[in-house]
Amino acid sequence: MGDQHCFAKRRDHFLGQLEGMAAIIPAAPLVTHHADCEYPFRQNSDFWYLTGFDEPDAVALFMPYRPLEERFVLFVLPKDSVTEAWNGFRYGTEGAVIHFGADIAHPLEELPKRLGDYLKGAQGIAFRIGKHPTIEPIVLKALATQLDNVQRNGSSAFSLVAPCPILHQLRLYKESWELERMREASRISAKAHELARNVVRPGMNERYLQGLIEQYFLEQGARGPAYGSIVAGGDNACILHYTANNALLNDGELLLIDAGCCLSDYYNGDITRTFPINGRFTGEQKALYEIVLEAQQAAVESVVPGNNAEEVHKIAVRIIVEGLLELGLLEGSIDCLIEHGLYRHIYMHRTGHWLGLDVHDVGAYRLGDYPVNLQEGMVLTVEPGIYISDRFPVPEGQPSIDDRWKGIGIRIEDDVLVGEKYPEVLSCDAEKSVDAMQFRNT
Ligand SMILES: [Mn+2]
Repeated sequence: MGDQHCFAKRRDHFLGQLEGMAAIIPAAPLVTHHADCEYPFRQNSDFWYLTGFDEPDAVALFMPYRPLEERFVLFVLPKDSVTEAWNGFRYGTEGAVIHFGADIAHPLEELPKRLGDYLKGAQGIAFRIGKHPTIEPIVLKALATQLDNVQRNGSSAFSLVAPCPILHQLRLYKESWELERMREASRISAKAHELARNVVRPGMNERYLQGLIEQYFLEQGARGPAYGSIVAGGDNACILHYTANNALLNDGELLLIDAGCCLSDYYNGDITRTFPINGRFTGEQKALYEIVLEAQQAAVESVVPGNNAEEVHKIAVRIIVEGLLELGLLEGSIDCLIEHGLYRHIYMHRTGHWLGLDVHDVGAYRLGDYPVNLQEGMVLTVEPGIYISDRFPVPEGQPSIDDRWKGIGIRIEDDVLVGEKYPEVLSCDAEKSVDAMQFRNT
């Protein structure tokens, strides 16, 4: 886990790029689940990235124009023994300074009163509009007051900009200690997939396997699942974000599991595997599985410096379209099918996304007209799939699909680090060969 030194280094990088602007980065609030119960707390990843502070309702100020010992200020919930007895420990203002390296810390309730003073001398304000409904009015009021007084004071922050281009560019490149954490998240997630495949039997409920996987995450010290685990038998696998997970698993069908853990410091795994519930592929299942596997392996191999995520996607699409053509599920010339997207009733999503503190991590995929080049230290998922159901209409001119193919949903997803020369598959502990998918340990 990164220590305070790691977070301090990040703050230095961030402060160095603010060019005289103040940055205001709020923590996440608690979110009501129902009545007076809240969802488990999940810190805002930008706030976490810069502070490592895991409490709700805090605000971090970054002020490169202030003296060296006043550049990182935290507003936090104050210590309060009664509230802490109900809801748990708080570090308070002193703890924020001692344990989290804040130069100065104040109770959050003082933010409206103090923000104006802190912003004096800032050339602009970096704050993300539209995401922090309780903090936003405080920021706008402080900025408005500065603008009202600029005539007499002679200076004000004039611009209000989003901090994302700076912060998310930093987050896109993973440091070596972060990569260790991501390997750990992938390792635990991969092991959970192996466990599920080894116990699955016809007649089990999807929920049983969800429980098994998430129990393993918790046993390994993770916070739990990084996102709603998808445990989808048969046709449920064709629902891309299926999370009901409450159907019986049928003999002769496939099971698709898309699940990954979230570690204590918010690094995530995101892995998908698909295998036969009874341990034997049917001919149709095997034919489609082999296409997805070939597409996935070729796409993984293309995750190298200088390539880009759009090319990775194109490689997967071409192999899938080629395979579907051979099976008669598509008709026409491969280039025409790809150009007009005539395969999208069968493969309707992109081949991957950045992975980091957020499962769908931040960072641009395009800058202006150009796709972002892959570089060492970036991590992305590679997850092509084939989904055959009646949900998407068959495009005009394409063959209608025979019933024997229907209800087959297959996705294979790995977490891949762009290495110096070669891709490193962080989730390689989860098997994916045809043989392994048909093998049971128990
Ligand atoms: Mn994914």
